[in-house]
Amino acid sequence: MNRKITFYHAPNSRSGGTFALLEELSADYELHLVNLKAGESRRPDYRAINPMGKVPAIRHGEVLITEQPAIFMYLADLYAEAGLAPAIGDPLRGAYLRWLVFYGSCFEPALVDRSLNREPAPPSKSPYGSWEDVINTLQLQLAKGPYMLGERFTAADVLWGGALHWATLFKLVPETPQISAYIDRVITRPAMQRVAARDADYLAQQAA
Ligand SMILES: N[C@@H](CCC(=O)N[C@@H](CS)C(=O)NCC(=O)O)C(=O)O
Repeated sequence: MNRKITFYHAPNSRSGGTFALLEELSADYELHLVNLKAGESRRPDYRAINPMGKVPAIRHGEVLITEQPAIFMYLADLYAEAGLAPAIGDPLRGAYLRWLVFYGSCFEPALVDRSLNREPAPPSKSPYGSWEDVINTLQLQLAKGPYMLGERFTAADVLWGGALHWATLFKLVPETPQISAYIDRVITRPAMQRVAARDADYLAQQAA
């Protein structure tokens, strides 16, 4: 099977996690830069690729995959030999899926409400309950450490480590010793460092 991926990426954006995962997986991919500042994500040619006008987006053959949790599951399964996705039947599979989906369906909406100082929906109506529930649940899970699922490093850590990094830089998530140590463990990995360096170059290119 041809496993080549076409990857649509904007430096310093949510697509950085997918970039890091592609590197962690040693995946075969072709990167297409999207300049968000120039409004490229909103233009018809990019909307023809992803009607949502968002990055990350990947294509595998004729298939379009969007939404970070779906992209992470898809890629980590496609490149299963990298060992970043607990397989079906592995006792860690449930927690792995749970934490990837928790990211998109609870953490991100909670973070956006918080960053905009928006009054959240009442906990019983909100998809994430309350900010405190989200952060406490996350901290309980991270206490299993050193990684999200305990001893095993998975694609979930690529997503969470990178996201918690920018969320703490923006002072949205508390920099507790546990969260900071987790972020350091993830972002110091060679693949993450490579991606940070390449993103700095891409950002400079786009600014020029
Ligand atoms: N639900 C999407 C959100 C992606 C997203 O918000 N991407 C931002 C980059 S940080 C984007 O493409 N913004 C450009 C725009 O909306 O024009 C996911 O998790 O993949």
